[in-house]
Formats: sequence, structure tokens, C-alpha cells
Amino acid sequence: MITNHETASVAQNLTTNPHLLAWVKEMAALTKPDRIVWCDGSEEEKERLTRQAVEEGVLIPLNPEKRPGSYYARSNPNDVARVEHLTFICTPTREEAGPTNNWMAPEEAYSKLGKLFDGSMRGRTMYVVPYIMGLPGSPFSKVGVELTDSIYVVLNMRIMTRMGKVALEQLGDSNDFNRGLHSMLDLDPEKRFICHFPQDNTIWSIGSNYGGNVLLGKKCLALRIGSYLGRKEGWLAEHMLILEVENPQGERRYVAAAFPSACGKTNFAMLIPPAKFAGWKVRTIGDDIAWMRIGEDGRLWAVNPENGYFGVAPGTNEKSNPNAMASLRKDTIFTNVALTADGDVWWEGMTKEPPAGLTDWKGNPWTPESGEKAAHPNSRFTTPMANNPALSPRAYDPQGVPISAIIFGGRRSDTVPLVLQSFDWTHGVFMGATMGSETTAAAVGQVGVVRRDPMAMLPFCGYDMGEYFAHWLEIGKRLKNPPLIFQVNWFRKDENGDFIWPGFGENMHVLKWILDRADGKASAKETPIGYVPEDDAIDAEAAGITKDQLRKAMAIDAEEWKREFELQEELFQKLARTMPKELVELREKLRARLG
Ligand code: GTP
Ligand code: SPV
Ligand code: MN
Repeated sequence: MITNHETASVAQNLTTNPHLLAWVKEMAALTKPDRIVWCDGSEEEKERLTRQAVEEGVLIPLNPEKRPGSYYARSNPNDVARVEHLTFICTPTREEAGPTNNWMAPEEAYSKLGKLFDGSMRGRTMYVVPYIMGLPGSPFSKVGVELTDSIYVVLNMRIMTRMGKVALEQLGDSNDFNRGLHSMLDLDPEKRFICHFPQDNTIWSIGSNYGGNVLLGKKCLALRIGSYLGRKEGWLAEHMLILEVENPQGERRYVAAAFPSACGKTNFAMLIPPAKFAGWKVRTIGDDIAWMRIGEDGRLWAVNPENGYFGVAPGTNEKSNPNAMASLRKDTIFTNVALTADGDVWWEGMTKEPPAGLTDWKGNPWTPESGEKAAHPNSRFTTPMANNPALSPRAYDPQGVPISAIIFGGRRSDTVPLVLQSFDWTHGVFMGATMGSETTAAAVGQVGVVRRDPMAMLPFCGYDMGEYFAHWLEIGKRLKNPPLIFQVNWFRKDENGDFIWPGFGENMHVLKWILDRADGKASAKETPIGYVPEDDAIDAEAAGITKDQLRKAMAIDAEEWKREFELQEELFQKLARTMPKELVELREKLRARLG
């Protein structure tokens, strides 16, 4: 057993960083763990902690013949998604956080959470988890250290980030690291808070043990703190997948796309081109987060700061996403899915017929008559990106990849057409800024209601949203060779409530048009609100739908769009103080064009 005062000597094998040692000591004095364990990221450590997690009942081993190296975890049923209403940006002033974020004064947050953290790790182990968001050795990477009393968090962070010694080596003696403190406490939602202190590069998370609330490198550092640092340092931290497309001539292009949570990023990033696209290849760079900078060549360059995927399980199957299914064959942690009788996993949409003898995500026997889902709608897999058969080697390039096109996409049953190209960068920023999307199970709250989710960043922007749009406009001015910007919608429905567009692999039709536009190879039709493909640019038959269905998917209805512009009013009102005047003026111009 290692007592608090021995912290420094134990860490000595791994680091002598005085800032880190002092901070760990201070946090240990607050949370009062029985033990402190410094994580080195080794295989030996993984085996030891996994064995321990199994002994503690945190992880259930899956059938090693079916899912080698894979484990199953159930969260507390009150703790199944991100909690936006309990997530705070703690800037010195409320204005800095902006009207779309919950705000708490830093002193108040430190004091309130400090009381909860006081002794919260008594009887527990504090794990010191050093990690890198980004590539080891890259000047664009950020080091974080998460102190947590959750072995589940440690094992997930090990998959999602570059964790352990590698991070301490990158940090050296520097004081420039994100300070993350996490305790499960007693998983009481009344004592659950996710607080960000951008000025201190600090995150305090308490009372949860689920995904984006607690894997602090992901939404908290890479997006909320990241976006704040991005503005300060002149780059962008975005809720975007990054993919690579190779044409039959072997030319490669890169695309970044922002869709809100559970709106198709992982699926799009792992797309397999259908038969019509013989010779085309799509490869994944990242599935959730992009950090983008202006390169010396005046183009926008993107890296995926993550090392794994924390993906939505339901709906994933051999037809919709074979690359994800292949990624999940080994070394994966599954959370809140259903268990089969032979020690494997299952979720809604994996197979048509559920297997007999399922146990649901709450641990109860399940049959189709149970009247509930077997897997939670936000059940997830955590899997190393190296498992992805379609991973691009460029995912390991510390310089990142040059972006030819940016896509914004929401989940919209109506109004928004299959694809729309912006007139220019400012209009593209407007498209992203005004994007609406139906809410999903990825966050606690009502599902299926349209809300404005600017650039899919509503829950993730660490400062005022109007300032964020201004930052985007500023980046655009500095790009000599900016990517083209598009809007897509895979989710439009017909009169019967069925999706019109087949989606998934067939999204390649849209992706190809987008890249042809970027390469100057395709013409387009101008509408009052953007450019759309020429009549036969997208092959309905090859996509498996009728020409009439395709027309419906692509339709722009002036009445629906007038309503859409009305719906944007709330956002413009809310952000009136800082909304860039370019966007206000453009809105009026577009409205006038609609008549
Ligand atoms: P986060 O991890 O929460 O950020 O989600 P994500 O944006 O990566 O979403 P993901 O790819 O996991 O998809 C979420 C859900 O949307 C899954 O149930 C998918 O099956 C479904 N989905 C993804 N792409 C499509 C599509 O093109 N069409 C339709 N109809 N559904 C899709
Ligand atoms: C999202 O909600 O956008 C996710 C899952 O990617 S979580 O990490 O829980 O935020
Ligand atoms: Mn996400």
C-alpha cells in the first residue's frame, strides 16, 4: 500500500515533474485515497488492471472464443449519457461562457465541487492517468493528466488516448498540461457536475462514470478546453470525423464532417463504397474529433487527437458498418449492450432476430416481449482505432491531412435536402452556425426534438458561440486555399415516416459529388440557398431508390425554408451580443432571396 506522503517517491520512476507531483499531492490531500497508482500504459499494467476490474465486478469477461480480449460493463442505470444540464463552463465572467453554456463562477465551482471531492476517494485507489491527445512528438498535441478513482475510466482512457509513460515523456518538466480530476463519488445524480476551467486548463468531474462525462480527454479536453485554446492559439477544435477518399487513379482527398452526437460520424468515417464505385477506397482518419490548423501552404490541416473509438452500438451491423463490426472482434470494452447466453454481446439492429436467452443492459432476462430495449439506445463500444481494417496510415501523421471539403449534417425529418453547397466560406459558416438537428440518446433529455446545434458543437464549445463563429470567419480569411463547405441530411423522411435516402455506404454518391466539386470536376445548379447537384449527378437507381424518391430527398421547399429561417431567430436573438454582423446580414440576404 502506498500512502499519500509516498506519492512522490513512487512517481519518481516515471516522472520528476515538480508541477505534476505537487498537483497530485494536493489532489490526494483533498480526495484522500487509500492508494495512489501511477499508470505507465504497459501491457503488464493492462493485464493487471483488467484482472482487478474483473475481480471487482466492474468488467465481465466475454467469451474469449467469440470476442478475445473483450469485456462487458454496465453503468448505473441513472448514468447512461452525457449530462448537458450538469456541465458547466467556469470562466471568470458569464459573458465568456456565452448564453448557450451553463456557467458557474470559478471560485463557486471549486468550492462547491471541492466539498464533494473532500474524502471522495477514501477506501479507494487514485489512478494517475497521463495521456496525450494527438500524436506523440507532435507540436500540435496536448498532454493531460486525469486523476480518477474509476478503474473503468483507466481502461477506457488506455484505448481512447496515448496513455502512460509516452505522455510523461512528452510532458517532461513542463507545467503545460490539463489537470483533470474525476471521482465517481456515489453516482448520485444530485451530486453530479462536469466543470471546465478554461483559464486554468482544468477539469473537475464528479458523480458520473459514463463516457463523455468522465473520459476527460474526449469532450472535456479535446473539445471544450480545446476550442478555448484553439481560439487563443489560432486553430479549430471540432466535433468532426475525418476521412480519406482514394479514387481509381490513386489520388487521395480528405474530408472533415460535423454531425451532432449519434447522427452518423462513425458510420460515415468507416463507409465502404458500394459496387458502383469500383476502384474507390474510403479510409478512416478519425470518427469524432478533429483539430485543424492553417498550414504553411494556406490549406486547412486536420489531425484526429484520439486513439480509439467510443461508438454507438445500436444500429451497427455487418451491412450498415462492416468496418465497425470488424473493429469490435477483439480487445473491446462494451458498455450497456445486451449479453447473449454464450457470453457474447447483442444490441438492437445487430441482427434482425434477437438471439434467445438475452440478458439486458440492466442485468435482467430479456425477450422481445419485455417491452424495453435489450441494449440501452446509447450503449457503446470502446475499441482501439488500430482494430479498424479501413484505418488510413495518415491517422498516424503528426502533420495531419489537408482538408478539401467540410460537411455539416444534422438529423432532419424534413426541410434540409440531401446535399447543399455553400456559396463561399462565410455562407458555409452560416450553414454550420444555423444547423438544426433532432436530439438523440447520446445526451440525457427528450429525444427527437429539433434544436439548433451550431456546427454540432452546442454541447462542446468552451466559450461564447458568437465569438466561435467569428473565430471561424477569421480562420477563413487566413486560408489561401479554403475547403469548400457543404450541408447534408441523411435522415429526411417520407409520408410514412421512413428514411427516403438509404444512407450508410450509399452516402458515397454524395461524397463523390462533393469531391468532384472540390476538384472542379462537377457543375451545379444554383438555388436561393446554395448549390445543388445537376439532375443526373446522383444515380438514384444505383443507390437503390426511384428518381422520384431522390427528388424528394433533394427537394428545397421555399415554404419549409422560410419556416427554417424563422426557427433560426431564437439563436440569433440569444447570441445577439456577439453574433458576427456578416452572418446577420447574410441571413437577411438569403431570406430575401427566398421571397
Ligand atoms: P457520437 O459517437 O455520439 O458522436 O455519434 P456519431 O455521430 O458517430 O453517430 P454514429 O455513426 O454512431 O450513428 C448513430 C446512429 O445513426 C446509429 O444508430 C446509426 O446506425 C445511425 N446512422 C448512421 N449513419 C446513418 C445513415 O446514413 N442513415 C441512417 N438512416 N442512419 C444512420
Ligand atoms: C457524443 O455524445 O458526441 C459522443 C459520446 O461522442 S460521449 O463521449 O459520451 O460524449
Ligand atoms: Mn461525439
